[in-house]
Amino acid sequence: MAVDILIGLQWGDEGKGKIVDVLAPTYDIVARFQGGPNAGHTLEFEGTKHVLHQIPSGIFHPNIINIIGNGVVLDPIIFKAEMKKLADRGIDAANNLYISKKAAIILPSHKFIDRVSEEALGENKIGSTLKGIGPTYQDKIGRSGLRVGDILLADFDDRYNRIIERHKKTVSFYQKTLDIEEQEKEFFEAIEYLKSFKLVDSEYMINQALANGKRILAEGAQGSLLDIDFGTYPFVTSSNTLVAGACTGLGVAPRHIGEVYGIFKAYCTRVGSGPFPTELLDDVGEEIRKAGREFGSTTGRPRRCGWIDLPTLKYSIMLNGVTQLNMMKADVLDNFDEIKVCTYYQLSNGELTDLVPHQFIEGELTPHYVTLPGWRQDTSQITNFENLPEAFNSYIAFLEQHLQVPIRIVSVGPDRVSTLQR
Ligand code: 2SA
Ligand code: MG
Repeated sequence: MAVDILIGLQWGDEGKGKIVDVLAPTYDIVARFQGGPNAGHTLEFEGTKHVLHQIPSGIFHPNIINIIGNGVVLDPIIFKAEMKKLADRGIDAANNLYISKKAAIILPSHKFIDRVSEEALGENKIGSTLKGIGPTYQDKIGRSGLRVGDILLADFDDRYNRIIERHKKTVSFYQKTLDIEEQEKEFFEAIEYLKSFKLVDSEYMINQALANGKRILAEGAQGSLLDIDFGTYPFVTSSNTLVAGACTGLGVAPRHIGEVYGIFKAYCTRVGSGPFPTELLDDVGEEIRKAGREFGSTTGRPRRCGWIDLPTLKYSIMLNGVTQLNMMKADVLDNFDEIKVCTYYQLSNGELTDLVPHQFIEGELTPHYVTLPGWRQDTSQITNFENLPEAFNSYIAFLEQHLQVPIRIVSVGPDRVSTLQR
């Protein structure tokens, strides 16, 4: 048996949550392997919208085991609030949820540092979600963080205090005083709450499940272009969002990887700062934002919108070894007369390239577009590929020809039911 992995191929918000939810019934286990509460995975079914931040998107299926893997950074306060929200909707998530003892813990001070370091960057800020992601991963890599299993140790408070002493110094570097008293109380309550969960060495759990023929789906967060190594650095998140992150973030050997689902939107969005070659700063961009309801599901920030960008998509497909593509939010393009596809970048000397540069420098390249006819038809009620408008099918064929990977799922609406499969 293999671990299948679902990855966002753009800058996040491709609709991963929805596809995990659709695919979940064919899996025994759904596991998150990186990121933390910066993620916002939206699922809609039976008329209700759910946004998950840290809990895997398999949680709505009572027979599925959900695992928060070692590669994740976990905020106990947000976790507790998320569990309560689910409970309010009648979902008892605790039974099917396992948390790795090796997952890193986000402390209130990490969130404080996230904020002051972003403030210090001013104009050059990353556009972080301010959930403490960067500082927590820094402490993890710096070998000085806390992990979920540590909360069971007798000297947890001492370990915590030692970190806080260090964080006070970090903050003083920014000429600020660490002010987290209120959150600390909440934090320790949430730590007590966390103790009641199944805290495990999830690498054993996952490998045993594999040996027993169980089907496992690894759920990526953010997107490939936000990867710490291959994304648009420094405007990236602090984890490996690629398939490789699932190996280290769950303890799965590369030879156990099976299907790789590459999720992308029929257009492109980005939230936060950083390069975005096909960004539309005009009415068309605004129209996409409106039609696609493109606002951050964690922070509510308006997302930047633009046309689909094939050079970066090909790059993500290459880095992830994508075996099948899923195109999301195609219905958002229903009302456009024409749809543009960036097939190459044009360099200042006129040359065309589909290679993604080490840095996108303003003015050094411009997107080269092919214009395709829009379908100008409401597709949101269509339930199979055969009934899609001709121009829609031509769009799919055009993308497949360039990307050389089959598009197996097309989504034409937020609900579970608006999902066409072939
Ligand atoms: P961070 O918070 O340190 O990881 O931010 C670093 C960059 O990564 C981007 N990032 C995201 N981009 C898209 N979606 C994300 N999740 C939320 C959502 C975001 C929201 O689902 O909408 O609500 O604003 C996500 N998380 C991190 C971030 O914008 C920075 O560019
Ligand atoms: Mg999202």
